[in-house]
Amino acid sequence: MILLKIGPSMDKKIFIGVGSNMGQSYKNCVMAIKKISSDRRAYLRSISSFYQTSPISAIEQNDFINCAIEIDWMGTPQELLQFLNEIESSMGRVRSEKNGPRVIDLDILLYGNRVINEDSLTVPHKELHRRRFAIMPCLEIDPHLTLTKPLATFLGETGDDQKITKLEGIGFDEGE
Ligand code: PH2
Ligand code: MG
Ligand code: MG
Repeated sequence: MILLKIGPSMDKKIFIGVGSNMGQSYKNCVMAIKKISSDRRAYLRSISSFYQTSPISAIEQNDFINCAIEIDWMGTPQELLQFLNEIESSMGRVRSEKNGPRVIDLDILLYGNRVINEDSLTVPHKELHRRRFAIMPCLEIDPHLTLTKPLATFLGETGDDQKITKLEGIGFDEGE
């Protein structure tokens, strides 16, 4: 039997932020994206460039590799959250201090135009409008993304001096 991955009940335009700053950060991001796309509930629509970004944190730590992906998801937002948490755990993520270094971080940034306010899940992501390392890769995939106003307008309002470098010549396909 052929399992179709695209169907009318699939939720669309879901943006996930991918980040790592421990171990081989770039490879960790690629591995996480492969794990996401190999699940039959997920359909990988798009992957942004990879960016090297300085950490936004009070804790001193290495630069991050960040990117964003757009997927469709056959399931509920809570099931997606659980799936992403499982991937994080399978890759050795241990939760210690807030905003501390991490092997892999998979955050639901946007879930179509759904607004979710639950203890375990807030969508759009609480920090999205404040984090250029998350906004920039999302805009690369879809320049028209909008929260209360176009996502692009938040770029100039974060008030930080975060260094973000788009990594030319490295991306998902080079991770084979
Ligand atoms: N994630 C954080 C906190 N700070 N800084 C960068 N550059 N990239 C991240 O992914 C990141 C961060 C919490 O999840
Ligand atoms: Mg995060
Ligand atoms: Mg997270």
